[in-house]
Amino acid sequence: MDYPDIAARFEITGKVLSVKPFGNGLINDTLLVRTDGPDDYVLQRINQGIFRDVDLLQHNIDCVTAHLRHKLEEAGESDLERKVLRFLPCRETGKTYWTDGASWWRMSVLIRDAFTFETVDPEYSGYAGAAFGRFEALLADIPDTLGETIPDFHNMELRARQLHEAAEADAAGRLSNPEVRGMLDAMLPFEEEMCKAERLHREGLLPKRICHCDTKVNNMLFDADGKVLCVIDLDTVMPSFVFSDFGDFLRTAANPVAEDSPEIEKIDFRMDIFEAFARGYISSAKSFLTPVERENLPYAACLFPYMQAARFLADYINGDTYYKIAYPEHNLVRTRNQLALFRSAYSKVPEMSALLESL
Ligand code: GN1
Ligand code: MG
Repeated sequence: MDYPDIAARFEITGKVLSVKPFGNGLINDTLLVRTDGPDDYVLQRINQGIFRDVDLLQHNIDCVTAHLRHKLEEAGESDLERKVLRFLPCRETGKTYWTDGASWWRMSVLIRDAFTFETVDPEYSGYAGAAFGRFEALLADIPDTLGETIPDFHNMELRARQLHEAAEADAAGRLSNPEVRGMLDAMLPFEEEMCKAERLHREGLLPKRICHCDTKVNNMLFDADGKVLCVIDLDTVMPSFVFSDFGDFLRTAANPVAEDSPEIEKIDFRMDIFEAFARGYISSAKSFLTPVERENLPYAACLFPYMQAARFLADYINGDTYYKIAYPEHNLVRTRNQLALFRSAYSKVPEMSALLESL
């Protein structure tokens, strides 16, 4: 079946003119569908190996987009079509996905005159912080129950266990590389400390809230004036700790190079980005943040490069079964990069804490 036929399964308007690859996500396949009608669309093949329960996945997204739309309407905001994603129903089932049993597809309206960035300056980081804080604040009273689309997605205890299991199985024979062993040894001393969030949660000191859980810089749409229009890539919106959104944004934005750059000598966790993002985030999240959440934001800034290093390294050891790679050592290069970022962030925790206290 070709793309125009798949697109025709959904309630699109107009005739498909062209279909081209779009964006650079590591999980799903994303395509831009141009039409002769009023709208263009984003068509995605959902990676069902990772999102096992697509019905639950789209249920979450339907609830989240409906609630965001409702809250923004209530607040009297205009231009909602550019501020909330709209997924199209399938003509046959009315659900916001379609499957032929082999592949799972979904389609949303392309937001007009919107831009994504791979890097941001402090000014845009401030807007992003305010936007992600607001995203969490708006979803705080969502009436629906959202499921975990990937259970224990940001659970560091689980990610550490998966890394140990990968090393034990050594399925691709990659532990013969001394660098891989060296990375495992380098990570181990920090493991317990990085699992702090799960302990705080068990002790009843840290709540789960609805979070975005993939707050990479490029998951936010800006308008031509640099104002945030909306947050995209809603696959992982689920109950998590606020550390997820705070930490994952900084993981991508405070790194002076891309997460897969081999130029690790350039890596220095950017405090100007931290400060701007933290200011923005706290301005919109202060209504609900508890003291424990707030004082652990520097920990969150370390946790996410650490967790991502564990995930990239586990995938490398497993033989690259999860993330898309462009060359054989890609996951190893990514791990090097994230470990360097972790070390740099870790050395700046006192500075981050002092800064937060002054806000
Ligand atoms: C994946 O889908 P994408 O490329 O935005 C991953 C994130 C990682 C990120 C690393 C479902 O995000 O958790 O942080 O790659 N998403 C999933 O770049 O695993
Ligand atoms: Mg993405």
